[in-house]
Amino acid sequence: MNIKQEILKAFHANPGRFISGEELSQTCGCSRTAVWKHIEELRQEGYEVEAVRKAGYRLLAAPDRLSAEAIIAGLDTKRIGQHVQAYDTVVSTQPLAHEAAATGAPEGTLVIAEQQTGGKGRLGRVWHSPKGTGIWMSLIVRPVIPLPKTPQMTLLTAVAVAKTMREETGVAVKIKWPNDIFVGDRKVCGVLTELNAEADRVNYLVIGIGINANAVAADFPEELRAIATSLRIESGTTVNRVRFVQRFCRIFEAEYDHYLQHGFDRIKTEWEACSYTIGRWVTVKTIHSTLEGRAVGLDEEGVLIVEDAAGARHKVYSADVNYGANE
Ligand code: BT5
Repeated sequence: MNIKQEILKAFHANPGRFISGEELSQTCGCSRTAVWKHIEELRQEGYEVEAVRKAGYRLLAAPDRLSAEAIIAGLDTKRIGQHVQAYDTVVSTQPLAHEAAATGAPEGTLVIAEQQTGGKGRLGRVWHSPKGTGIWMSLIVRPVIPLPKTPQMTLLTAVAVAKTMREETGVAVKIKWPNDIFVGDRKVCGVLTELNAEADRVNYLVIGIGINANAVAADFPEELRAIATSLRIESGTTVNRVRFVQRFCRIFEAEYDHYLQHGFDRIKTEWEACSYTIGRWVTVKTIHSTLEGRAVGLDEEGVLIVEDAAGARHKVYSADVNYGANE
């Protein structure tokens, strides 16, 4: 951890309280002059720090920026989010995360950006990622699980995002199979899971998460206005993006640790409890065929079960699900 991170961590542990220069210099293992110099740097980055003679320093406000320092300072996880690569503008966080993972980045590394100029959806689709309003991040994980179970990680991620949204904003979100988070009938988040594996072994997953946090309607291009929404539009208040990411890391880690130890059962229950999909009449298009029926649940592996009009049950692994009027 660098000195700026140490200072921010100390501020975070002492909300509203003055910390003396002496105390900070001891915590950070540097001189008081070095503390002062780093506080000046934090000010230039937009932190409001009050300095009072004899009392010390106190943090008044932090900038609305997803910096590595800010995220790590308030994080109480063991590994998720403990390494952060933060950027201003990137094409997409996904290839950067792949590169980091391939060169040994530890599990839990987060690649995050204020803006993506070529944000990726699934199947070559585009993810609109304007500057400063969203949370565009890719998380590297290295689960020791068999290859066929990797889609469960998408469901786990959706559960963790949905929980974070509910706790942080109170908005009633639903999960649309397999990778969307919805409010009402509009998309507030998409998840893109990419895999690097050998025949029988997962090397790593890069889980891309795009969250419309503080966008207003005008931030969406015309073609998205009727189908997209943001947490701010839905809750009427601005999301503290740094705190949101920290909470997400904590919730994801708890779900992930439980999953690795005890399996998929809990995720299945939580996913079904906030599903947009279960109970709806759906049309499922795969490369080979089209199937109509009612989504009735997940099986114990996380595969979607659809029951057709004749009562036959079908397993849906990976496909686009459209929601019919026949409900
Ligand atoms: C997804 O794809 O929903 C996955 C999105 C993943 C984005 C994250 S951001 C961080 C990381 N880096 C990346 O480059 N990507 C990941 P899909 O299910 O294919 O949905 C794409 C469709 O959602 C588009 O065709 C649009 O219709 C719609 N869409 C695009 N941008 C949107 C937005 N900001 N909000 C809501 N809907 C959007």
